[in-house]
Amino acid sequence: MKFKVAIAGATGNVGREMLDVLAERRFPVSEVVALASPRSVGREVSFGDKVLKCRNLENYDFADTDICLMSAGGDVSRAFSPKIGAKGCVVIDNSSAFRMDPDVPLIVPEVNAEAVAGFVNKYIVANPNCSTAQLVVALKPLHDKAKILRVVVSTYQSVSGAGKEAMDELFAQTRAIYVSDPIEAKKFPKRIAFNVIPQIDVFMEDGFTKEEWKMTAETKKILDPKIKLVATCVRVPVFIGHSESVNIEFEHPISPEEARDILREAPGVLVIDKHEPGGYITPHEAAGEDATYVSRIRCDPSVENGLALWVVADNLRKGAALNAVQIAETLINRKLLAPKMRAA
Ligand code: 11C
Repeated sequence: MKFKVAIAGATGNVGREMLDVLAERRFPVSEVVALASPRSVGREVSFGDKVLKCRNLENYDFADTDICLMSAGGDVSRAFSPKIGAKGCVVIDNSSAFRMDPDVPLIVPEVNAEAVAGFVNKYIVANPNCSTAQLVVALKPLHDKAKILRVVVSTYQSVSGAGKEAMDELFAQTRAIYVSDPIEAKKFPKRIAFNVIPQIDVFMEDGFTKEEWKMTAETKKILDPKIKLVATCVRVPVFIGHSESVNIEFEHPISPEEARDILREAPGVLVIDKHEPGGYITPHEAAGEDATYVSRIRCDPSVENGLALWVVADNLRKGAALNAVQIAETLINRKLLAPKMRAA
């Protein structure tokens, strides 16, 4: 069985990563179509050893396409995803547009694969925010063992989460500092080079940022609505890879040794945890990798049953493109999706 797959937003950071992940994992494609906004029509993107020319998302007919991996932002998704779904093409949407829609499953396959069946409501499946995806992969096996009551998480998020222009801004500012040029900040509210910024996305009325709210709301939807979670999301001058300092309070006792053993067996997780200099993961090492890495597993003595962890993943892969492709694979493996056009 082979599927016709469209990538909407193919020229963006995540769109290009989606094409790479599809090729690397040998996803069963009959055809891959790169779609973009009218101004990017004709631009070339790579798919394995092939070069694809971008076509116009606005007038593409999805009638014979099986899967659309959508990474074109919330506004484009809101405008197009329901229409694409109505044509019987499953949209796996990387934006926040439909994540909280009760009729749209929000999926991290290692955590709640069974919920993907709900795609039939609208033919849309939502991919979570990158900082949530890696967090829930690490939390799920620990929740199953000792029941999580509360999580306190502080993030150290790379600039690639804010798009290609944000990566260019970090590069340009870093260069400008070395050659004493004036520093321009357009994409970020303050200088990002040699700095950290405690704001990701817009502020909400309660003083939290939207990114912080997403981590709470999405963790509840994916993992367990009873979990209390508070986040502080911070942008750091790293190109790829989000890191998270995570403190967890459990209902039942769990030791660091037990947690380490459970996480070693958990799908999608790699434990790197030697208590010696360098015996932990950094985003530099996680970039380009598929795993969610867990390091610095230790007791949090400030609560009765507490653990502290350090969680790192490639935000463009597990946080976006890889998770989207894994959702598509889950639909296929669970026999929820068949190709519209059968090979002759
Ligand atoms: C960032 N996490 O690092 C954001 C990017 O809701 O999908 C992803 C935003 C989202 O800026």
